[in-house]
Parts: sequence; C-alpha cells; structure tokens
Amino acid sequence: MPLSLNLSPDKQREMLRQMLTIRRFEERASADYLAGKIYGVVHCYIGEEAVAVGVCSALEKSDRIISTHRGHGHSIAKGADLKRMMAELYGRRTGYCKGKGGSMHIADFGIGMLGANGIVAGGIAIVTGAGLAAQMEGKGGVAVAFFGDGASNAGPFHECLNIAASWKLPMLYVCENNLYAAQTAAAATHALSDIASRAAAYGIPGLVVDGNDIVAVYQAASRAVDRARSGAGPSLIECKTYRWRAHTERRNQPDPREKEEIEAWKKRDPILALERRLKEEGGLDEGERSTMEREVLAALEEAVAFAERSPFPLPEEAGEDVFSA
Ligand SMILES: Cc1ncc(C[n+]2csc(CCOP(=O)(O)OP(=O)(O)O)c2C)c(N)n1
Ligand SMILES: [Mg+2]
Repeated sequence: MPLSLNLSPDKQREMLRQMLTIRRFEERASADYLAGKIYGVVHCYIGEEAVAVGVCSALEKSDRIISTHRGHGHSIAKGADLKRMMAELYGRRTGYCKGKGGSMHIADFGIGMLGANGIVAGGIAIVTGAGLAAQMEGKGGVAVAFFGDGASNAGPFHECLNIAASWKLPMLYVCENNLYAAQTAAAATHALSDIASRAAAYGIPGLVVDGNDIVAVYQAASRAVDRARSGAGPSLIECKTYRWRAHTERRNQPDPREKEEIEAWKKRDPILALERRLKEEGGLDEGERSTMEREVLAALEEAVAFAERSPFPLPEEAGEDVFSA
C-alpha cells in the first residue's frame, strides 16, 4: 500500500508547490531583510513547511486557522496572496495590513487565515473562539491553532484545551515542536518527551507525528478534522520538526544549537522527501520539477516587483485602523 494513500498525484504536486513557495518566499525575505529592504522582524519557517501544508491540505477554505510569529508558511498554505504578503513585509500600503504590521501581522479573513500573532500562545485563545463560533454556526467548520513547543508551556494552551475538550469544540491544536523556544531548548522547560501526552490531561486524543513527513501530517490532520467535524471534539497533534535558520533573521542572531544537529535535520528535508516519493511513485519527473521551480520563482519576482513599486503608508495614516476596547 503506498504511503500516499488517499492523496492523488495532483494533490501531492500541489503540496510540493506550496512547500517550495514557502521556502523560496522566505529565502527571498531573508535576503531582502538583510539587505535592509524589509523592516521589523522576520522569523523563518524553513524546514517546517510540511506541517503548515500538510495540515492546511486537510482543510476547506472556509475553515479557520491562526498562526504565530513564524507565520509565512501558514499564510501561504491557507492560500494567501504572495503580492500582498510581500508588500506587507516591505511595509507598503498595498500589504495585508497596509504596511503597518510587517511579517508578524498577516491576516486574510476571506481565506480563513485569522492572523499571525507576535504574542506567544496568544493565537491559541483567539482561534478557540473561532472554534466556538464554528460550533455555533453549525455548518461543520473547523478551527486550527498552530503554535510552538514554547507556547505549549503557557497558560492559554492549557485553558483552551480544557474548555475546547469540555465543550467538544471542532478544533485541531497543532504543536510545531522544533525543539527550541527562541534560544532555549525544549528539554529545559518541560519534562515530557512528547508534548502530545498533555492531551490526556484534558481527555482528548494526542498524536505524535513526524512533522517532516507531509503525508503523515496530512493523514493525521485529516483524521482529526473528520473527528472535529463529526462533533467528537478537539485533538492535539504534535509535529516533530526543526527550523533550519536562527530564531529570527537579525544579523549575528545568537544560535546555541550544535552545527551537527542542524545538519542532521537538513538531511531530513521535507521538500526533498516528498519530491523523492513522488518521483518513485511516477507522480513527478525532472521536467515537471524544473517547471514548478521556474513558476514559483516567477510568482515571487512578481510579488517583489509589486511590493517595490507600491507606496509607503503616509505618516498621517498611522492612527487609522487602530482599535482599543
Ligand atoms: C507572551 C510572549 N512571551 C515572550 C515572547 C518572546 N518570544 C518570541 S518567540 C519566542 C519563542 C517561542 O517559541 P515556540 O513557541 O517554540 O515557537 P518557535 O519560535 O520555536 O516557532 C519567545 C519567547 C513573546 N513574543 N510573547
Ligand atoms: Mg519552538
């Protein structure tokens, strides 16, 4: 039985294209940030692409997700527009947040992307509200929280899992365990080998998945989505993965991780893994792969050109779109 059970070659090629888009988008964002063209802070998701794409491939457009400070991958996987994303990173008026938010403030309610979020664990509470909304709407919608291993130590994670389990909210809690929270190793902040085991405390299923295997992520997410849609309640999925780059793209960013560890994870590249599998199963040839690369790079060039020719917001617009309770 092929590992890609339930996944047509077309769907797998689309997943590959999305992962490649995330990687090339961030390679460009990193280079442009270091060249001084992008402002604020940029956190790259490179190495973790299979999580966002695997989970979002199991969702409908109307399902809602929330992201983290490391949000480009989730945005692209949910279908965000590359031009408006790049314009936001470039601080331009045509960006998702009119150029006033930057990398950590990309949201597109039209595609169910409720936003990136600079407050670690903050998004978990917001999207649990979206899960409650989906339940009240009664249309079978699902809500997904993406968050890191660090966020799973914070209060909102525990409070939200508790209430979502009690109310059987149609939710997926997807922990991206990349083994570090900024510069701190996960092992220094909790005593568990698997964060997924925390699910037992709330009476919901907890699954551990190889977060670099997109088919495994997709299949686990699909089962959890089916469960949520059927009214059986939330699941916690822990995806074991790794970020290839430092915590942020700042120059001289401290990175305490051993080179050998980084290199070992790079050998488990989620993009190459899917590419190899597809080729073995006859779902991709060299020509198609080259075309895909060219098309992804062309779309990115277009996005950068759009950003570069867009105007900056005006100083007098600084107070617009600012809300307070
Ligand atoms: C409430 C809060 N505390 C601290 C920070 C600073 N901070 C930004 S990212 C980060 C680490 C988050 O780690 P994790 O949740 O594992 O996500 P990862 O960066 O590994 O994707 C911290 C502590 C913050 N942004 N918000
Ligand atoms: Mg982490």
